[in-house]
Amino acid sequence: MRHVMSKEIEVLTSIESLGDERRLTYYKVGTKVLKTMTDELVGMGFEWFLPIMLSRTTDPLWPDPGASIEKRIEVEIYGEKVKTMQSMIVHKRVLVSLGPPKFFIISPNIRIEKKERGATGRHLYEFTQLEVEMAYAKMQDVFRVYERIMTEAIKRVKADMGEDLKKLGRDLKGFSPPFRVLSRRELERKYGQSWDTALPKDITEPVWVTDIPREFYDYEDLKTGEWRNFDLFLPEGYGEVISGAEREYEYEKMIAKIERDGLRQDDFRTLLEIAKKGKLKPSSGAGLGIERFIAYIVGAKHVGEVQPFPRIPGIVSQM
Ligand code: ASN
Repeated sequence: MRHVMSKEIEVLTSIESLGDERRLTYYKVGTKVLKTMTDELVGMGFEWFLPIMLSRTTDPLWPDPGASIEKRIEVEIYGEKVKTMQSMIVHKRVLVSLGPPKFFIISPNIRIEKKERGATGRHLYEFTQLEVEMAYAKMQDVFRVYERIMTEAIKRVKADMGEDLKKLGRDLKGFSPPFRVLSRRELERKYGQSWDTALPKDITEPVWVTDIPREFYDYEDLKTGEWRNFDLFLPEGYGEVISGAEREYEYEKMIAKIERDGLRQDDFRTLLEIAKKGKLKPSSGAGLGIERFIAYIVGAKHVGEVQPFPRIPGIVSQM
């Protein structure tokens, strides 16, 4: 994926281009991908929840080395302030503790990325995650779930949509899991601080990267300083497509991390109350950026091409 010119973005966001031949094929591939992944998850015994979009609590997205949020949306309803979802992580933790032991959610996120990110080809200010959470699971259990649904989706597209791929000129390679696991520390030694942009240009198969310092809800081993979390990176420059982790579940530890991050305990009241009662279960989970995964499969230049109404940072079109 390369830098996208502003002229190209202008064309992409015009209403007429919504029905371009290529885009029509992208939507068909997207349908196949969603059907395959959801079928697989239901087949593995996951329950399927629909998302919520407004809440007093959401993902702080802080501190996160990859975040570049210019604005957080807060609105008032019934005299109360609520935020739009930046991810359903807080809700997933509560749901997996008090509800079913494994589930998934197709969950829209609003993240008002800085304008400059419009040209990366990888960022959107509205996108959708395929969120998974599993009680008492480890990181490796989550790896296996996503490896399976992604590999199967690509297999189905290749098997059933060969003509469409040919029309797109897309030579799509099948995945062969398990994917390699690398640690962020070794990548920093090899590529320096911008390992996350160097790595995706240097790989031909997806790679899991572990141990990335970020939000309080990801599990951190305070003795070794290791974070039991991960991202999945796609080849051909497409980059990060999944973020996830084993989770923190101990009240005192979460309080200390929330303080350390300069966040407000009150924003996570329910989560903390459940943890205080000892009812927050250890779990692992992740979220896959659906538009990014589809963009990779079809070989789109900008991830917004797979959306009929592209949400490109800096561009507010009428629709
Ligand atoms: N979905 C991610 C997770 O489950 C969180 C995020 O989107 N920031 O860990």
